[in-house]
Formats: sequence, C-alpha cells, structure tokens
Amino acid sequence: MSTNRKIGIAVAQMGAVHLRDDRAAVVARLVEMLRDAASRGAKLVVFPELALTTFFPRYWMTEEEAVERFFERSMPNRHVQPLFDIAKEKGVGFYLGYAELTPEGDRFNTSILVDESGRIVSKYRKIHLPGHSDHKVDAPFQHLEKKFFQVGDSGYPVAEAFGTRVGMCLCNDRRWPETWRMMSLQSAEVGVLGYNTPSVNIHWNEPVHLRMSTHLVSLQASAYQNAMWIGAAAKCGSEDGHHMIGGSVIVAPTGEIAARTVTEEDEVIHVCADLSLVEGFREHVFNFAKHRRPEHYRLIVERVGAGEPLPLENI
Ligand code: CDV
Repeated sequence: MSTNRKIGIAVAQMGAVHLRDDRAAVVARLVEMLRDAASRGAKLVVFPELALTTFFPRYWMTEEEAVERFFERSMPNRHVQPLFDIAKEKGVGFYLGYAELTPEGDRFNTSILVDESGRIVSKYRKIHLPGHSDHKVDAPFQHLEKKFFQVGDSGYPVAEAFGTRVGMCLCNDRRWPETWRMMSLQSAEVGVLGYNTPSVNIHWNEPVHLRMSTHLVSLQASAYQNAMWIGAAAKCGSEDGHHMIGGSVIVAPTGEIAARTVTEEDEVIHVCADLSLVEGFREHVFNFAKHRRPEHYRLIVERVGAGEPLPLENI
C-alpha cells in the first residue's frame, strides 16, 4: 500500500431518540448529518448503535412487542432509503446500527457498512452483549440485550472499502481487546463503533465520570495497540428521562483524540485521517509478523473465565 493515503472520516453523534419519535423523523436527522459530513469532505460517516430507535433494551416487554416496534425486517427499507440515496448522490458512505429481524426469525444487534455508491458492503452482528434477560423488577430501568438479541454470528468482518480496510463493532465490544485485535490481524486501518452507554449502571455502582473515562481509555489504548484510526459515535443525552453519555471521538493510531464532540445532541465531527500513521506503527513497534508470539497466547482462545495459573515450565 502506498503512503500519503488519506480518508475523510466523520462521526455523526445523535442526541436523544424518544419513544414517540418515528423512523421518518430519525432518518431526517441522519440525512442532515450525512449531508453536513459530505460537505466537509467526509467519505465515511459513523452513526450510533441502534440508531433508528430509542435504546429500547431499557424497557421490559415481550420479544414480539420489541420486534413489532423496534426491529427492521430488511435493509435497506423504505424508511432508510433516503440515506442510501444521499450516499450515492454525494459519494459518501456510512456505518449504521439497527435491530435486525432475519427472515428465519433470528434477532441481532446489527450494523452495516455502506460504500460511496450506496451499496451494503459488510454487516456485523454484535458479539459482546451486555445486560441480562430476566426482569429486574426493582431496577429503575432494564438492560435486556441478552433477552432481545442472540450473540452475533458474523465474527469480526473487515471490509475492503473507501481505499482502505474497515473493521466494525458495537458498544460493549469496545471494552474487549480481542475485538480490535481481530480487526488489526485482518489489516483493518479504520475501526468503526456505535454505542449507547447509560450514565447509570444498574449492575454495579460506577460514578458517571468513570463511565466516560473507561470509554475513552478503551478507545485510546485500542487505537494505539492496534495501530488504527477509530471513529466512535454515541447516541446520548436524555431519552425519555434515561441519560446516556456522549463523548463521541475520532482517535488516531497514536492513541490521541483527534476530534471530540462537545454536546449531547446531534453533532458532526470530522478528521482527514492520514493512513500513513497506521503504516508507520505497523512497520515498527507493532510489526505483528516480527514480534507477536501466539504460541504464548493459547489461553486467550482456550479459556473463557479466569482460572488457575499455568504450571511453571523451563525454570
Ligand atoms: N449498549 C451497550 O453495550 N452498553 C454497555 C453498557 C451496558 C455497559 C457499554 O459497554 O457501554
């Protein structure tokens, strides 16, 4: 690959989507941001996880009710078609998260990558599903991703698009180093992420400032350790009284934040991302072929939970 390659990356953060907001109103907001990003020279625009609806896993309901109200049966469909039309007209691609119902009746927390010609070039189904499947009657809200979604079956696909390689993930995935390493081992130079991160955690008591710092530290460390650009888009603000953190960012392979939102509303940030930074790190400190020692990493794929120390050898 040649040096001096650059790509215009934008992150389109979304403010709250309320229960009363229909798809047409939401898509109109996305269209406006897609146009804005294209006018600034972006080629790839990152939208949030479950971008078309409120973050519905916070509400207890049956699977059938959830499907009826919040899932997409096909993609594109008539509601989101304007996004695909603008993509083609303006030559700007996008990454979009939504709830997917398959023809077989399976349900996934899904995202798609659409190129500058308006074609879906890749699809990801969320692997690290947080939360629970039971009704937490005493909790102020639920986190029912384990009830409404199956664990994704896509692996971590890396798409050849936008003159580079793009890896995809969603929300909780960002906290797991395996996510980003799966992408960088496939030579992804850009990673895209959409998220909905509630400010209050019902599972343990985590101060709000730590919600933001664990989000940022995950992205900055992952960008550096995998020599990638990362574009991360929040859905944030207060959805019907349920607050979610903002802090959408574009992170450079140096681990530095190159752009960051300043509101908890719809907001576009963009960067002209220099891909030679990726090449530099991958030729030197993170030259995987030269320095990785997978024969010493077996536990990573053999064990799920933490266990006993390995027996000492060669002492
Ligand atoms: N949508 C998410 O995956 N949210 C999780 C919360 C529940 C911790 C996150 O990692 O932000």
